[in-house]
Amino acid sequence: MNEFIMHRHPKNPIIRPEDFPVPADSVMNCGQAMYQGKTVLLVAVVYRGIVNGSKTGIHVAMSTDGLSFEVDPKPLCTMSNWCGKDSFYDRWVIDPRLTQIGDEYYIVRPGQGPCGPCALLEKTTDFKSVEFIDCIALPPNRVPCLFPKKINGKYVRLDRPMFGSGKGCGDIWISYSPDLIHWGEHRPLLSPGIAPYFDFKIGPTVPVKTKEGWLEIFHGTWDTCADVRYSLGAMLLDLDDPSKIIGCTRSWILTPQADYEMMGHVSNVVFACGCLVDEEKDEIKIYYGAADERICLATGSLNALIDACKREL
Ligand code: BMA
Repeated sequence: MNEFIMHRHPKNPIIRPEDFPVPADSVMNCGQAMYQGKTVLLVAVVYRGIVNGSKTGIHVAMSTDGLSFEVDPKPLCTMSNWCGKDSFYDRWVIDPRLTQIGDEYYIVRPGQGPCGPCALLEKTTDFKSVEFIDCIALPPNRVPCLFPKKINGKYVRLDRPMFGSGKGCGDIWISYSPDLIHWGEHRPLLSPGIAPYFDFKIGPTVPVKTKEGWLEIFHGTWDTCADVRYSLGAMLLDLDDPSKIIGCTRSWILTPQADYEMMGHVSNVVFACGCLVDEEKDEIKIYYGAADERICLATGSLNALIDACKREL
């Protein structure tokens, strides 16, 4: 197995369907943050059967050591009737992007419907209940990711509006807002095709601030004749003007190579919704979904990753 920058934790997978407190077929992807000194993951799960009227839900998993997680059996986010159309646009509760802004934690997740996903914004302060705020992107849009602070007086996000299903149609865009609800000044930021591993579509995760710039882990897909592989790459954005890319890895930093990534509900997938960094410890942690079936952890040197971004632009 080639591990250049990110290293798989020996205890992987750290959350499996059989560890879940409710019957689960797949433990998919997760949002991540620190809360009261603990690591908190928002874990999307495909239930075995229907639980609380829903096929999927997002559960809170907390840990003091970042490895052993206690999962709340009650979901934090479930299918909602936010548009008054019997959950017409909230059929598949997955892929939460979690951003701490001040003392509040914002969740953006896809509201899956027949024309693709819209984006639902929710907020929590205690990880026990959520407040629905609004739908902040029309379908089809794959999960806007909020920056953790305003930049030049505006909220900023990255997202992937999808205009078709053709090769190379999935760009990452940047946009701005005065209030997290109304978004504009949309600009394309990064397009697929930067490397073979990212040739079909790419998608954002929640950016994190470092001294050198905003670190943005992204996923990219490679369309082979056998399947579609999901890998992770990284880019660095200018701190004052995040529409400027100042570094980007041309190759993957994590690609499906371990058995638990190559075999599962959807094989050959590593998929992230965010990452955690500790600049003092020179550490980056990515809690990622492996084969759409379990949660794993990869760690690495933050400085090495930043250097790789700068070297390869
Ligand atoms: C994407 C999302 C993710 C999933 C990935 C691989 O489109 O639906 O939830 O992990 O596909 O199946």
